[in-house]
Amino acid sequence: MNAMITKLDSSQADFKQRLDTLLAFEASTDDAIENAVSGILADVKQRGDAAVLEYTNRFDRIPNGGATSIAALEISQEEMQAALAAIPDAQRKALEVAAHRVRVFHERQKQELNGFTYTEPDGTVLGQRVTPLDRVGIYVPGGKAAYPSSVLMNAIPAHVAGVEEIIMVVPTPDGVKNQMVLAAAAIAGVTRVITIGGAQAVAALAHGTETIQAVDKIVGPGNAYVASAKRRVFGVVGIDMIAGPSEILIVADGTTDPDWVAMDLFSQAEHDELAQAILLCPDADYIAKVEASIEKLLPQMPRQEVIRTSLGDRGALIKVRDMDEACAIANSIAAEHLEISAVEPQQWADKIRHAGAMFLGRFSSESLGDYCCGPNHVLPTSRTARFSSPLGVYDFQKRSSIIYVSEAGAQTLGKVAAELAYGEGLQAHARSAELRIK
Ligand code: HSO
Ligand code: ZN
Repeated sequence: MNAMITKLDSSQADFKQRLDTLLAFEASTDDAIENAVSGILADVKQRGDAAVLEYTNRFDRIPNGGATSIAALEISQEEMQAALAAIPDAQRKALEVAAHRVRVFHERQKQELNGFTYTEPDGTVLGQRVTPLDRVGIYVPGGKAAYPSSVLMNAIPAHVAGVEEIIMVVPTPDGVKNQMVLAAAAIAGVTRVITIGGAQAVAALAHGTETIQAVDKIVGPGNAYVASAKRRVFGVVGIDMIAGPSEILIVADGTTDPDWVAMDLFSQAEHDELAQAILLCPDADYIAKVEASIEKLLPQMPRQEVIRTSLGDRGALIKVRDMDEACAIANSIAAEHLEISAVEPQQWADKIRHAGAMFLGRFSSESLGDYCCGPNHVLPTSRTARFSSPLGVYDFQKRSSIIYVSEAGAQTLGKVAAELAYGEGLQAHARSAELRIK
């Protein structure tokens, strides 16, 4: 266990190269997976329910000889409500508090996303209208990472956006249903839950079958098969993103209890052997303390094997020159989650441009954000925070432009348009504009 986590110093000559190596992550494109997925997509597109049923019975080992219809794999609203009533009181209350807070945050987001119009002096009106998508699919993994919190994070923004139909798919390996996932679906206002998964579920959502109507967009994380299927159906439907392993980057000024920082690193490392947990700090003595905390606390963790592999393969404790340099490096990493564990976090936060979510001050642990602060926990990973945003209400809406040209407006705009149209050699465009000029 000793010295298992990489230690770097930004003053080393090869620091940049070593950091790049550490950050490099490319989702593997395995030919066997790609071939299997393309076959499943084509089959479901052609044979619909029958194909979905066959793959589900086979891959998820549905007991008692398998299901005989998709209807048998659907969870009724009554069953969802029963799951909500059956889970322990404390669990139900925690889900409800989390759902409420996530809703409040996303309702605020919606208010800021309303359309606009403006009127010009000649009476021409221009504007933008925002409309929710009609129907979306939410993929919820059913294997080692079946997270009720992710049901809330995916479904609530869709609901707040005004999406009328939210179809959730979740595989149930060996026919085992996760009651907390079903309870979360009930709280989040999911319309239909169908216990199917993998590429066959993505295909059903994208192309539609006899019993499952095609959706307009598919969101939610999944394994390599699901990721490949989502990539392939993109264009037929929208997708949110292809999420990589979870990441946490902590910028610490050395004033937070090192046990807290060590546990925060563990909190993302425990998700996955490929997860990435990195500390940036200007104080070498403090880094040594965090390392000691890691060694002290790790043996107590039930998921210590996953954490050890993640920290050993992809983790790092990095000594930096000062907090300014820490912020510059944080921007180049563009982490999914950035904790600024410092006495005066705001001054450093002001320097951050690239991060999926920022957690400011030592009381803002990432785990709080994963569950119940309110902002979404579906965030850009693998440095994509340089160009993309947390999952939000805007992912479930689209915009249409509105154009009303007044008679007076047609006189002036007609001349401009005709001039440009002739320049492009498009006569009909030009004439169409000129016909409206008196
Ligand atoms: N940290 C994960 C979300 C999650 N954590 C769900 C716990 N449950 C996203 O990177
Ligand atoms: Zn997490």
